[in-house]
Amino acid sequence: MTKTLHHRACHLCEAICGLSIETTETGGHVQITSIKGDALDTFSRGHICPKAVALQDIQNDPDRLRQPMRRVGSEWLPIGWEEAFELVAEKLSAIQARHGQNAVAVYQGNPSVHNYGLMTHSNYFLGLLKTRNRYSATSVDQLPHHLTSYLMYGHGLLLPIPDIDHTDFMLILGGNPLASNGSIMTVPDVEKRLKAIQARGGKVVVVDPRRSETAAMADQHLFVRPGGDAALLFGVLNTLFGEGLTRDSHLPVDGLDEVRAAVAGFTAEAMSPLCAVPAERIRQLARDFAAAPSAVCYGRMGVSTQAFGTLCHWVVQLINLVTGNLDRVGGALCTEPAVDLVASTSGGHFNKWQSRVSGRPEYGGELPVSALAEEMLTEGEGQIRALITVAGNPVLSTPNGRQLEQALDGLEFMVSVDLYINETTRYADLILPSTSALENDHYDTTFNLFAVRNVTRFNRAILAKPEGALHDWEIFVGLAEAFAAKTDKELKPTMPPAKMIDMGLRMGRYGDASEHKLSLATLFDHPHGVDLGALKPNLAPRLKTANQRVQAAPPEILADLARFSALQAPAAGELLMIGRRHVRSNNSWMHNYHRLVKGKPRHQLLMNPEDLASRGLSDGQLVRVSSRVGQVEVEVLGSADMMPGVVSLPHGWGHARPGVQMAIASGQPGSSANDLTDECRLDELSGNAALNGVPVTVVAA
Ligand SMILES: Nc1nc2c(c(=O)[nH]1)N[C@H]1C(S)=C(S)[C@@H](COP(=O)(O)OP(=O)(O)OC[C@H]3O[C@@H](n4cnc5c(=O)[nH]c(N)nc54)[C@H](O)[C@@H]3O)O[C@H]1N2
Ligand SMILES: Nc1nc2c(c(=O)[nH]1)N[C@H]1C(S)=C(S)[C@@H](COP(=O)(O)OP(=O)(O)OC[C@H]3O[C@@H](n4cnc5c(=O)[nH]c(N)nc54)[C@H](O)[C@@H]3O)O[C@H]1N2
Ligand code: SF4
Ligand SMILES: [Mo]
Repeated sequence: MTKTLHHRACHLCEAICGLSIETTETGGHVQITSIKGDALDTFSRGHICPKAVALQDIQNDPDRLRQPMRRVGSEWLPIGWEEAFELVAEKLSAIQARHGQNAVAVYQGNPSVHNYGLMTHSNYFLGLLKTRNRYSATSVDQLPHHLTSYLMYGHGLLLPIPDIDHTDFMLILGGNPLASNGSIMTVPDVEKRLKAIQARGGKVVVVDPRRSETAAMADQHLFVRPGGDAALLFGVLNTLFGEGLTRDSHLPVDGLDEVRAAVAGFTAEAMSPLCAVPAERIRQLARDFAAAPSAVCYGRMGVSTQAFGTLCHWVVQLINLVTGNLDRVGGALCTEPAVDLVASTSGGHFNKWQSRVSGRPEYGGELPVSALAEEMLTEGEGQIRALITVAGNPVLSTPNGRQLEQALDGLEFMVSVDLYINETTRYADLILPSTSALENDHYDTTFNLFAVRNVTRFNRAILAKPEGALHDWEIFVGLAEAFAAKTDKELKPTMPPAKMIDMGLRMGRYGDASEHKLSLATLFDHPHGVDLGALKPNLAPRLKTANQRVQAAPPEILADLARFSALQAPAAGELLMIGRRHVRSNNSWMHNYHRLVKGKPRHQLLMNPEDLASRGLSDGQLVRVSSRVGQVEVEVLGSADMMPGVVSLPHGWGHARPGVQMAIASGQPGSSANDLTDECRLDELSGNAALNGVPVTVVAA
């Protein structure tokens, strides 16, 4: 028996915590015997959450696929890799030859940015398809962040990150980092860092229709009407201007006069009925923010996935800008990562083409996923006939999942690069499973870019690749080779992702030409990570706008104010649904591990006790929740943490669908929030789904 201690990060979520993992070898068989937080990790300092401990359950899960599977009727049969690649090439090339390139669609899910082989190599194959029907989880998530940064700073990834370790005032809207561990703010151990703000005399203020875990520890919590944040933020910005609370920025800025004029009518008093926050509270919030020695406004999921998602993120940037907190220590700062996607990629593009049926805009070559089902269901030239899903579960993750199921059922061909037969992949003809997380090496190109310090590390695989298994990147190489051969396309040579990272590190700002001399080899010598220092003001030279100036008033965003002006105060009896996350859950795919789902269920609908009483409902009862698009049955729990008129249902549940082969998840299925979310509710400017603020009714089931 030999025990080995390994150090690498967990990359299940954005916090990238360092882990100490012990493996034990007995007679050639290696098992994980312990997973703990790595106290020596320079960034996460020992932090760990229950999901990382479940990495061993993912590894050992009998339901996880270990070889390619082909569906024949309702039966799944193993198939060899070469045969599988050949089948995909044959089917997709035939469909494109018959119906055009756009007849094949692609959906890339969230782990696509958490597994570097998917980042570096998915396009090696998918790029060959030359289809405009590309979709991803971005448009049910952070698309407004990218669009705002693209329009204001010239690059969709130039995202200012809260300087949480130095700020004196943190205003959080629509984020619950205590459950999510932070998002577009890579911040392991966020609770300690928020408490440190309070310990140094600073304040944390949370705006959320639910008294979330983060709101509960904040100095102040404001309930906001779901979807009302743009009004609240406009009220704050208007107060900053109106009460002379602005501070000059050192940044070169265009368009501030236009901003001032555009929000002149948005007084706190005018905005108050739209967001259900008293005007005096809005004004005081602006005063407190401006008075703090340093302050940062941070908006996340809850304010992205709503009808005015882009307006919200624009005003978040403006509040930081006009108070002098953008690009300032203790405010919002951009990272200087070791492998820098901002430096090495073009800024992006927007609305260069539109979706066929509803005319939704592309961003960065992707169309909004809310349009995916209609593009499959609506007949005519350009109709989608085949789909490739990559590490995604859109049936549970995108609006109107039932409509998408109907669309998937009608496809001529579907292939999924995934680990499970789940709610989405059960429609596939072929599932191509990759190695598991711990069998993979990994480098975080995305989350080092969003981190609250400049940090870097390389994560080596700690378990050997099983015989006959392929990494995600190797699956894409196999698919590309088969497809190129079939269609006589030229294929450029490629290299393993680790080699690409080595080149990126050596060419980067801490590479060969610097004192750090970072390379793959140096990172191998630093298994606890490398700290490259606190974030520093650096936005001016990093701007990628045409004139190298911040664009405070992009015309595309100003034009969206017309839509905002139609926002009405709530009608009597309004009931709006929002989502939530729990630290033991990870989107739709981590309910198959006993360790995470044991104990009391966590998928219930939360409702304010007054709202329960007025409907004659009681705590724990089964209720029917209905929206324009569908209905679900779920248990309701009374919770004074809910704002009256608002109910909360987490997404990612609903595992009772026939054919799902995830035994533990099916035993505690819950209901899918996205059977209620509406594909017609969008932030129309960006095309991002408005998953929050869905009008619903609730009655006894
Ligand atoms: N109502 C509502 N809907 C939401 C949200 C919400 O808050 N409310 N949140 C939205 C957000 S933020 C997101 S990001 C999306 C997520 O939406 P998706 O990305 O569509 O869904 P996930 O649940 O992350 O599914 C991940 C899939 O990848 C597979 N997988 C895991 N690891 C790997 C791997 O290493 N390789 C491969 N090939 N496959 C892997 C899993 O088996 C699973 O099928 O959901 C969105 N939907
Ligand atoms: N444990 C766990 N961690 C995760 C994930 C997970 O599923 N589980 N998912 C990961 C992913 S993909 C992402 S994108 C991040 C997301 O990370 P966060 O952005 O922190 O997302 P949530 O935890 O869903 O918090 C969103 C909050 O917004 C509130 N909210 C809803 N509607 C509104 C609104 O209209 N206005 C305001 N102001 N607030 C609103 C909700 O009540 C909720 O508290 O988390 C990541 N981390
Ligand atoms: S917070 Fe949990 S899931 Fe996220 S990286 Fe850290 S250990 Fe992994
Ligand atoms: Mo996400």
